[in-house]
Amino acid sequence: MSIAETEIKKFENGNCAENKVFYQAMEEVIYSIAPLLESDEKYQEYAILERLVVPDRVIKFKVTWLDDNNKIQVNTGFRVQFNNALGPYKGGLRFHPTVNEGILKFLGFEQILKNALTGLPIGGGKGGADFDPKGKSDFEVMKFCSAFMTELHKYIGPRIDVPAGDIGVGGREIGYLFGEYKKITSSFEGVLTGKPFFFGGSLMRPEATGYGAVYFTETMLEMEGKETLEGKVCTVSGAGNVALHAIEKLQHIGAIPVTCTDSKGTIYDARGVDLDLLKDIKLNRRASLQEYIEVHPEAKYISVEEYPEGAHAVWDIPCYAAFPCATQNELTDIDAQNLIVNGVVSVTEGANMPSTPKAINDFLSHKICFAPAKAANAGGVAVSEFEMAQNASMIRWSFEKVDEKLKLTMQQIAKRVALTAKDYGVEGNYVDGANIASFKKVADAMIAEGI
Ligand code: NDP
Ligand code: 2IT
Repeated sequence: MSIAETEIKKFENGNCAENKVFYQAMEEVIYSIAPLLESDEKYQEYAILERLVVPDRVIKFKVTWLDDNNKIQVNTGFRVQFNNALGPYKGGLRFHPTVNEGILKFLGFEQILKNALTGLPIGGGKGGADFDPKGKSDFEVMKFCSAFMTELHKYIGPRIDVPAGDIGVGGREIGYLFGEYKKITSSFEGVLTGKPFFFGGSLMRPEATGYGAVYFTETMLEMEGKETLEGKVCTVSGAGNVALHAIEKLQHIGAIPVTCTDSKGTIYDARGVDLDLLKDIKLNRRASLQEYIEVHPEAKYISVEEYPEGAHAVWDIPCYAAFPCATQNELTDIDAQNLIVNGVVSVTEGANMPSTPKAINDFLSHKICFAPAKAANAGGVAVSEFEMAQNASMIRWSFEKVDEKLKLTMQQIAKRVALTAKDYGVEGNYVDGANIASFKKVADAMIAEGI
């Protein structure tokens, strides 16, 4: 049995249905870091893996709130404080009906390693609730956020744990959460990031993840001797924070993003996506993508039901570069084959773990430039840390300064990941490079801090 298989076997007892995505994330990391474990016994001697895959604590709480009909609603809230070897727990909150402990453990585990790659002093955590903001009024969202914070505030603080946004949590939700925290504690402090600008948010935080993913891709393509994105057709999935800003940056640099998706369907606009319209539909009106074709009847709307099981319309459209920016496991091996047959050159994960393990293997074995999530989407959390720095010093940075620092951070991550892959004999494999570089950083800190 290989060292990776031996390690994976140790954790098989916890591999239940709820933990499926957590095990998927963990297994990928263990396979990647096997050469490191083989080359240096200290990681096993200090039981780093056994310690790293168990969160420091999982906080689970009831959230009771009144809807607009004065009916009592009950949801479950969580905060997974995973690892603070490198800094305060840091990571987003997800509000989505599918949220459970297993999903948050997968996201929290990825977050530890992603945050380590940024080179900034932040540990890893994740939280959220099985609350569905869709179809709720502003007041209902506000009441839910207040009730959620009534419990969460006991466990967070600017030097303890600093939540931010994720799926279903944007500036509106962070604003309500911050307001409630302030009311309870009387303290105006940087306890959440992704705040609206006029009360402590950083310029560029909304754009950071999407822009960062494009900056990462530009550096990767250059390092791998490929053509730039200028003038190239790109496909993007999602129509939320990450996708919209990936599309925006692609347009800035002269690429042609032609798609976006939501949970119901795909828009394919061969002339390039109309971003103003998209923002109006998704950010201002929180409506369905189907409305896009009312304004642009020449574009195509493909509903999810129209597509065969296990495949997705968005990945069947020929492109130079693909950007999955919606959710986990949204790009399957069937999708990977479609992309490869259509000549894709690079795939960049804007979402967390959007590609299935089989899809990743296909990309790597066909020498597609593949940018894994924990490296490629780290721009969001990096600018969150910049927000923490600005809050702590009571100083605001300009848009240009944040953008420059973000670009530099993404370039440094890409170079470090590529170099690590080369050092460990897997040149061009950014998955292994990212996992080894980040694991080593966290593990070395854990060893230096004692048990
Ligand atoms: P948003 O809530 O802003 O947008 C999510 C988008 O993905 C929506 O278009 C949504 O469609 C779609 N989506 C969500 N769940 C599903 C699903 N089960 N099937 C199909 N489509 C789905 O979230 P973000 O843009 O912030 O996050 C997107 C991804 O990026 C997530 O994986 C997140 O973890 C990751 N990420 C986010 C960061 C951030 O800074 N926000 C940072 C790093 C990673 P619909 O509107 O129909 O639900
Ligand atoms: O997955 C992620 O990196 C995020 N949702 C952002 C986390 C953060 O703290 O900004």
